Amino acid sequence: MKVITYGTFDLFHEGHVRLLRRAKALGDHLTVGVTTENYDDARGKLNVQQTLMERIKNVQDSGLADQVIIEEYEGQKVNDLQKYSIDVFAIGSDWAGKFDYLKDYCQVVYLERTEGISSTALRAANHGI
Ligand code: C2G
Repeated sequence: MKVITYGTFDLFHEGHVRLLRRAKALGDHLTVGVTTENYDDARGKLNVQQTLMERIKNVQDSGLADQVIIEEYEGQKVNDLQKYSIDVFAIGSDWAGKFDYLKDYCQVVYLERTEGISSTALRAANHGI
């Protein structure tokens, strides 16, 4: 079973690790899509601190991704599901319901988000707020 998940993974933290670990456990091959700065800007996700290459390296260093790809545009997910013959799309529960349209292409699983940690909180802490 081939699984895919996506994210920005800014300031890679335990919430990301736990998400990737559970996504990987849904199958035997995990593809992780990491968003570009341009795509994050376009979807209104501002203040990302790390570069695409730093964020990719952190995902790779977790040892949980069998393959890392770059997510660059709205609508890419449908293309990726077909291109990589994906069986399961997994994402955190903060997105519950938002990706149900992908059920036309594969199984969609929402994994419980880890409470108490977030990139936003880490960014604020870094700025001494
Ligand atoms: N996550 C989590 N627990 C946290 C923080 C994040 O489980 N405390 C999960 C999110 O639910 C997501 C993944 O970690 O599945 C990556 O989170 P982000 O880096 O915030 O990326 P996001 O904006 O959710 O990307 O195409 C991009 C994706 O649609 C979503």
